[in-house]
Amino acid sequence: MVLYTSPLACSNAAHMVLLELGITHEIEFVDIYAQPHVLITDGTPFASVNPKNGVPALRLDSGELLTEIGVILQYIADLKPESGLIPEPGRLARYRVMEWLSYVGADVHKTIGPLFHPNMPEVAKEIHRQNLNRRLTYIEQRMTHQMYLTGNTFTVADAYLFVMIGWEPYFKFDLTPYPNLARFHKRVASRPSFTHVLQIVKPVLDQMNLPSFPARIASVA
Ligand SMILES: N[C@@H](CCC(=O)N[C@@H](CS)C(=O)NCC(=O)O)C(=O)O
Repeated sequence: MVLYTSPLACSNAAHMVLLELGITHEIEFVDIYAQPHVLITDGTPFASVNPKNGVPALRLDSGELLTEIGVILQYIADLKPESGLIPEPGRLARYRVMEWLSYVGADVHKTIGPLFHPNMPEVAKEIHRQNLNRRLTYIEQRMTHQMYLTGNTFTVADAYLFVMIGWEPYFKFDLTPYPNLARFHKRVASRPSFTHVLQIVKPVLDQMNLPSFPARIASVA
């Protein structure tokens, strides 16, 4: 299978999970800052691969293309059910992970993206910051007595949240107001799969022409 991913994008969660599970795969990097978005290897317009034009996208061995991070993460984890990265279908625990995938996708991810948009007006960013604060505060409270979103077991929903709340040295996010989230972040960052992703994306990032992102996403609390 081939994962279409971009070095600073949510698709890093899928990359991490592929490495974590030792699943054979290829990576195609997409420059989502170029207009139109292109494959970094040969400049192919990404829309010709994925008409939605977003990462991640997963080319299955059957030739079909799977999109949407919350679904791709479940698909990959289901290839190795013994890993425990996702509970088996039909169990309530499975729906708990799906519940978080949905919340992280719809409520967290989509309020963080606009904070990085170079042309987003400050007044709009402030609305997104307030929404983000409410949602991160909710997660912060939920994590008071547990290490991960659904309890004390790492799942694909944690990989997604982890990627969303940033990582040094590239995607910097001030977690000072959320100590439980900061501890969660440190815990997940120590997983070998994350170090491995960083090693793979670094040379690609070094040769990309990135827009000027904020030095650090300000504390939102
Ligand atoms: N609905 C998609 C959204 C994914 C998404 O927002 N991807 C971003 C990167 S984090 C992207 O590809 N942005 C480029 C663009 O949409 O033009 C999903 O859940 O997978």
